[in-house]
Amino acid sequence: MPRKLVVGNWKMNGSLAVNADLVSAVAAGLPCAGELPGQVDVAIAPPIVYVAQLRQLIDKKNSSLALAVQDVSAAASGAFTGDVAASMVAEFGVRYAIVGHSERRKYQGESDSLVAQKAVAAQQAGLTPIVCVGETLEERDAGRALAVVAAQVHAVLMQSELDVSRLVIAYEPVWAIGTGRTASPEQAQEIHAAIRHQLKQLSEAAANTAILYGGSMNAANAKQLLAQADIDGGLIGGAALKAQDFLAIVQAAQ
Ligand code: 3PY
Repeated sequence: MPRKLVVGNWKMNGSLAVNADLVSAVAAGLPCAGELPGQVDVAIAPPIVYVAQLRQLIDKKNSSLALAVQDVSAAASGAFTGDVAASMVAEFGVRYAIVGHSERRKYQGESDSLVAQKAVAAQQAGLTPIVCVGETLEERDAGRALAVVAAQVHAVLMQSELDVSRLVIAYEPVWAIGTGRTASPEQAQEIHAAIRHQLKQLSEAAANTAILYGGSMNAANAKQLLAQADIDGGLIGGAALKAQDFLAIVQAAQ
């Protein structure tokens, strides 16, 4: 699994027409599938209803662009109205599943333990989970940022079925999401280094675990953030909706 990764989280944005334009523009700036792979794996997470459309667009362009989803169910199948199983999205060649984004923790009340179960469900279907963690502003101001993030990571690592070598962590401080505020490179690096240390205590494979920064990463601040030793890529919100900005971030990650 490459340690460098940039994922565009489109959140609840897009339409058939807009997606077609955006994917074409992004694909035009990336290597074709089968070409010498770049150093950075690049993925897009559209709203779930557009996964099939993006699969077709990516295949038609023969692009190296990978697909991700914004969430999966913790269950394999059954009476879970509105949910989508990881095995279902895997049928569309999806590579990554974001789980535990702070917007889902906030609006859907997802707990650390549910997020951890979703990470395991994603792996069991052959996907790589991107587990989002991050503290609120109140928690940071109270000096609890490191402890909060450590507890969120611990909930995932406690799962006995989890394969640490097929895991991505995204540190997204809640106060930097959709606010235009970004953690300083030093603030982000401090948390990333702590996450790496925590992962390494479980497995040496953690040296290669991608730890992404998310939270208003954009074309202007990406280079400085990505220059930090333990920041291996980005989970990109608003800037992923503009091909030029998204590609500039990919470039900064090379
Ligand atoms: C943001 O950048 O706002 C995000 O939430 C990315 O997931």
